[in-house]
Amino acid sequence: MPRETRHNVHMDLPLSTPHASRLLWMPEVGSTNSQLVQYLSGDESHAWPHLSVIATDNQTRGKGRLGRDWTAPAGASLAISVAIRPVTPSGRPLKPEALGWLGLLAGLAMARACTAVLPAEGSAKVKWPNDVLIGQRKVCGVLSELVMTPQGPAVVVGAGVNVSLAEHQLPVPTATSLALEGSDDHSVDAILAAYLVHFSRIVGVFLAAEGDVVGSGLRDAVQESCDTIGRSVRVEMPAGDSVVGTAVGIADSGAIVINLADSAETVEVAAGDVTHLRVIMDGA
Ligand code: BT5
Repeated sequence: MPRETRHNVHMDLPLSTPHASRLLWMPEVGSTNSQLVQYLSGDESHAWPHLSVIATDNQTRGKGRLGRDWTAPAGASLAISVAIRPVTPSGRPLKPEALGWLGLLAGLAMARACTAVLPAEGSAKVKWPNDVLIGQRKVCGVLSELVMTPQGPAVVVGAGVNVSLAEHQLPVPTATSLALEGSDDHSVDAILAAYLVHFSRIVGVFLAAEGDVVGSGLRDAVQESCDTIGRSVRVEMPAGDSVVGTAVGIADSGAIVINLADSAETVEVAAGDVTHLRVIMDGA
């Protein structure tokens, strides 16, 4: 059984604890997402309310999208999963098509949390659909999973952030960490708290607006923080085909809008249909 004592939670994570309805810190876990999915779908689901959180700095079998792995050395990164029970403040369920936004909103929250600990000239940006970048390197990946619970559908929103990895610890050359980007605050509690503050506030706006990302201004906020917009991109699909063009915006549905390179046509591509979105750098 994981340790979860009041003492443990309050002594170790005093900044984060007030921003979760329940916070379970696990010294080690395979996947925080899988663990929270298991709890939410089980008999004790009611004990994991909206904004319950599982976090660790030692995730041993982290999941990426499409069966890919998320890897990080113990003690140098943070894996966070947040339970979202998608109902409006008046208790009405959100329309299912709005739920796809939660990953982008988590990216926005993490981009803000990371930017706050970077030197003044540094900033973290969202890469559509599920990464947070500093420069062109990935500091965080987001994975959302829908789970059926006895109380209705819920979404587990997972985020992995590279906190204090040194260059030789990076799992892939395209990765970076907050420490490598000059952050002087490597406190897991401070970063977790900053993320939870931003994410809970953003999700609160989203649910109060009944998922209306346009009226609430959330779509604009994501677009402003989105490094992908304005870039030349190649969007790779599961069947092996790809679309090349310029990313010009994010549609109401959360799809990316691409002006095709070889015609005047515009297409919208949904996150679920994308294997990779690669930025085509100038001259590449
Ligand atoms: C993601 O997938 O980026 C989603 C990662 C989500 C991780 C969180 S941690 C908490 C929660 N619990 C979980 O089990 N998962 C979530 P994707 O877009 O498929 O990217 C995966 C790719 O990113 C890999 O194939 C590597 O190329 C790269 N990668 C793996 N580990 C990385 C790291 N630590 N930093 C940067 N890039 C990484």
